Amino acid sequence: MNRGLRRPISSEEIETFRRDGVVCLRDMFDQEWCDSLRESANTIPGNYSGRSFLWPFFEPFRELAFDSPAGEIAATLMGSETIGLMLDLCFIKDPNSKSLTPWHHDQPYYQMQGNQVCGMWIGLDHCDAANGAVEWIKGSHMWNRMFEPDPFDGSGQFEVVHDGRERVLNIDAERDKYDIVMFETEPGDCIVDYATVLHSAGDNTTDTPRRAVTYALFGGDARFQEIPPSRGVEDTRDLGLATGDVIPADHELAPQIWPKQPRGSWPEPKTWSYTDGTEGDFVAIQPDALEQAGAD
Ligand SMILES: O=C(O)CCC(=O)C(=O)O
Repeated sequence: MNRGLRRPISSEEIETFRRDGVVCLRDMFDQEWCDSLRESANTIPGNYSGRSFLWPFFEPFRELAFDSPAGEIAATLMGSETIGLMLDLCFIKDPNSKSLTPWHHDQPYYQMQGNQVCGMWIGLDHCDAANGAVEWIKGSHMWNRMFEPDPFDGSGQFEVVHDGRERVLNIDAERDKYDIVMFETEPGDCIVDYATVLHSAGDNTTDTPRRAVTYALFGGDARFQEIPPSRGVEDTRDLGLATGDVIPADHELAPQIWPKQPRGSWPEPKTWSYTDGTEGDFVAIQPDALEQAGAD
């Protein structure tokens, strides 16, 4: 497994990321990573959008978080000396499934704000339009707009639009107006986007699963931000912080991953309480779900 960068990140890639808000970096995680993550992903219970906060429970996800190039990639692109991990997720589009990802950006889901806040999407399977490759609107990180997310289960819209947010635009009705890019990817490629970049993805119409790991990552300028409840499992975790707080490097639930910490100081899983999403269809990774899956 490549623990460090397989290749340098070029100045063109950094420039693309900052200009477009999104960049696809080819071949950053080797086959050994992809094999081990795929194997682990297959054991994780939950629905398409409901597999999150995995690193405390699944060893390959823990290794990926603390001892892979992910942190250094984000640090290099965002120009931050440190990177913290708010959340990891595994998006699995089952074979021949209705698993459309509605247009959204991630910022409203994130318990952090700042300029150095990004997502990272790591592909574990070949991915193209047929199995739900993600589309991104270039430059949407510059719009200075915040959109209320719609439920991921395709059930329509949340009733409430919170202060400072608006309904997400009907992008598909006016696709010509936007600079939309889709990357066809191979296992080990990764796509990094600012948290305010709008993106969506189609169904998986193929006979094989489409698996991806995604991260919510933050740099040195990020601060904790309280977000409205019931938009996803991530906002049910009590991080014990108040809006505006610096997220400490040794936070047990949102730890620093770059610079890397010695293995012995990686945080141990901690007990926390879940609340069921009342509006969405999120299935949290819970102790009983883990037992059902035979994981420890
Ligand atoms: O992989 C997908 O289908 C969705 C990914 C996504 O929405 C994200 O990473 O924020």
